[in-house]
Amino acid sequence: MGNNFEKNIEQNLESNMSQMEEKAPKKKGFFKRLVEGLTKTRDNIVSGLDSVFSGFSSIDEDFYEELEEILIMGDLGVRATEAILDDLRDKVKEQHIKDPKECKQLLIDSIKNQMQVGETAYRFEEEKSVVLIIGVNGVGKTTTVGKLAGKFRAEGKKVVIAGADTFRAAAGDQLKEWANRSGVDMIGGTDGADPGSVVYDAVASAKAKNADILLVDTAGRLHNKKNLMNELGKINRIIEKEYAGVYKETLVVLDATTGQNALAQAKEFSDVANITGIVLTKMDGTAKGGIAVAIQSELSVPVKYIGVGETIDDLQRFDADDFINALFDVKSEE
Ligand SMILES: Nc1nc2c(ncn2[C@@H]2O[C@H](COP(=O)(O)OP(=O)(O)O)[C@@H](O)[C@H]2O)c(=O)[nH]1
Ligand SMILES: [Mg+2]
Repeated sequence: MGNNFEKNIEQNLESNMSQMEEKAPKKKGFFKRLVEGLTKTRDNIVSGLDSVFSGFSSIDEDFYEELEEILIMGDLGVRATEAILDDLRDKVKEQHIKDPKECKQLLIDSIKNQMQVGETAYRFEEEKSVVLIIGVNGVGKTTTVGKLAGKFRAEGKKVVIAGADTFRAAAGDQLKEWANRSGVDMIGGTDGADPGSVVYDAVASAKAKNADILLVDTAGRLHNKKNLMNELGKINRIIEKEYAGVYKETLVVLDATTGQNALAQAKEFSDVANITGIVLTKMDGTAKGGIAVAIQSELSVPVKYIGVGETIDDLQRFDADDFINALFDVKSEE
């Protein structure tokens, strides 16, 4: 894990706060921002697909091979690509389709099928829960905690956030800013404190306040897998012991712009933690948005939220239909 861990570490340490402050208050709807954010991904995948759909006159092996290449180059991953194309072949056969152009909608439907999230995906939002936010440095954990706090607060939930990233100087200050912005209570955030004791205090506070959701921001700077496993194990044991019966959610935050590296990180984390969902950040302006499909397919863990910017309302539940519609520029009602 060493390399992946080190890679993002020094990224983005200073500029966070200033960038967040200067965003214009007037915002377009989320779907519009998603469509805009996915422009590069769309250019990367869809224009290639369109040229295959219109360039081929019959559906043959070459046609499927071209599609396969584009999907894999578009970061959808081998497994998802194969499943999508198998599904497409079945439909072409069943429906006796001869014209490649007719395959476009079938392909879109197949990709949507790959992405459906189970019904229990957001159960933690309704339960008394602890949400652990994990991931390597710089992927957007703290930002995601802040955005989620804002979202849940706006829904009238009582939220406490725990600053268990005590490793990095200023991590606590950054989280404090988010706590203030979203109007929620924060525990911890002192440099060098023991993350376990921060979680311990945060659980006590959440219980005392009868909080609905405790969001725990963690450090990404753990130099090896064993270290990480120990740290997360310790945090989990404290939660189990001190907060019996609470609903536990563990979200891995991944930076979509890192493409296949994000997938590798997700795999590493799934070895050390019981991951229940993925948050895919920086979907704005990446050509690698196809990674959302790959991650879900390879890990069988749903992408639950996506981030399309740096401000508090730039995070939403991942909606497979909206995502694929945005990707393929299918018009959506809004
Ligand atoms: N464009 C964009 N930037 C993001 C998004 N999420 C986080 N960031 C930025 O990524 C940088 C690192 O985020 P941070 O939350 O500090 O990452 P952490 O180290 O995992 O806690 C910051 O500059 C954030 O503003 C997103 O969805 N889109
Ligand atoms: Mg952080």
